[in-house]
Amino acid sequence: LNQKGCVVWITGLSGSGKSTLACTLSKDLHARGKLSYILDGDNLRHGLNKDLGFKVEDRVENIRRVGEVARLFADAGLICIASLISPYRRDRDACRALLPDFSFIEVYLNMPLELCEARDPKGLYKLAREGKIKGFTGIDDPYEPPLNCEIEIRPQDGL
Ligand code: GGZ
Repeated sequence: LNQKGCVVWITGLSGSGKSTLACTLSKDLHARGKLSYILDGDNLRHGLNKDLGFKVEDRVENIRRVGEVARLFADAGLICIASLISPYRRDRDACRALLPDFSFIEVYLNMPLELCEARDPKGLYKLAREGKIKGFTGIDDPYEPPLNCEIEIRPQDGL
C-alpha cells in the first residue's frame, strides 16, 4: 500500500452535510487509487457505540472511541474519514493528539443553523423545536466551532 495513513475529521451540526462530504471525498480518493474508510457517527451508533446516547459524557465517550478507531485505521495506512458532530473542542483536540503531526486534518463544515434546520433531512430539528428531542446540538445543546482547523467550508463554497 503506497500511502501514508491519516485522519480527516469532519465536524459540524446535524444536517450540515458531513456524511455527504465524507462520501464524496471517499469516492474521489478511490478514483485516485487511495484507500479510505468512513467512520460515520450516526452509523457507529448502531454498533460499536450503541450503548451511548447524547448526554455530555456519552458524546465524550463516543468521540474518544471513534478517535481511537480512527488512529488504528491510520496506523494501517488508510485515510480514515471520521464524520461526527463532535461538538466539544477538547474532545476533537484529544483525537488530534493521538496522531502524528500533520496526520489529523480537521474539516469544519460551517453551515448556519438556519440552513441546517431548513434542510432538516430527518425531521430531527422539528422534533427538537417541539421539545420532543431534548439536548439537540444547536438547539438546546452546545456546539463549539474549531479555532484552528485545517479546512473550513462555508455554504457559499457550494456544497
Ligand atoms: C445531535 C442527534 C441527537 C441529539 C439524535 N443531538 O443528522 P443525523 O441525526 O443523522 O446525525 C446526528 C447524529 C449525531 O451523532 P454523532 O455521533 O455525530 O454525535 S456526537 O458527535 O455529538 O456524539 C443526528 C442524530 O445523531 N441525533 N439525537 N440530541 N444529534
